Amino acid sequence: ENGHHASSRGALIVLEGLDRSGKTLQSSRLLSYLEGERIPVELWRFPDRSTCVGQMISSYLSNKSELDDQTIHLLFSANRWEKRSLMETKLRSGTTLIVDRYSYSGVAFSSAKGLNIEWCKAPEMGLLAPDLVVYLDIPPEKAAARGGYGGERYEQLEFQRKVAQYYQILHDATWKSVDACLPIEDIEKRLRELAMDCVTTCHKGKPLSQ
Ligand code: T5A
Ligand code: NA
Repeated sequence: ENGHHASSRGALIVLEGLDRSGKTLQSSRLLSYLEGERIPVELWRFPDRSTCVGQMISSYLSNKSELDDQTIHLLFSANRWEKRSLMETKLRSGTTLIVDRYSYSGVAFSSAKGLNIEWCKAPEMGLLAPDLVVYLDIPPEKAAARGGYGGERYEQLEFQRKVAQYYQILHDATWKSVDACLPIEDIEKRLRELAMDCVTTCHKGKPLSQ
């Protein structure tokens, strides 16, 4: 008995954090766990590089094209908007979504470049609100030391320090911070607990909000 019934909705679970904080590793482990619990679940990520907009973003991130800061900000947002209706359909039909980065990344990274934070938030209004945001908390220096750093546009220590400051501004009561420097299995265990609580609450009828 996992508490799931046909009328219940899925949970929108978002993982956030600096580059190399472990979001992708933990989201795929959480996916396997929830699948094992026979909870209908999918793993999504933003940017979703599979769409036309996503390909423009990917080209920008890999330094193959140049865009001004406002333009790339709006493309990141459009990349979420183009998935919004499918996201709502999935959630309402009972599928839980684990989402690797969401609006908080959009606002934190663009604000760190110097764009006005309220301007950055505006195009995110009306997207679905997460039921749970897990922030994988890592000092920028430790993230940089994990290796594989330096390939993409934003993977620079000074810039990641600024992003971390903006994440702190965005941090609210709905966030759960997890120490991203703990052993992988400890983080995984904490995520399982947080996700199961959230899934249960949503199954019980917590309304979906914007
Ligand atoms: N962006 C994104 C915006 O500017 N605006 C937006 O709106 C959005 C959505 C691409 C970039 O776009 C920006 C943010 C990004 O700069 P991305 O494709 O998600 O975003 O790329 P990254 O998040 O940078 O992906 P990374 O792969 O760098 O980071 P992850 O997913 O956080 O880290 P992960 O899981 O790959 O792990 C990194 C390494 O650490 C090890 C792993 O094995 C791996 O080697 N590791 C650990 N080591 C020790 N202890 C642990 N607990 C560990 N956990 C993982
Ligand atoms: Na990632």
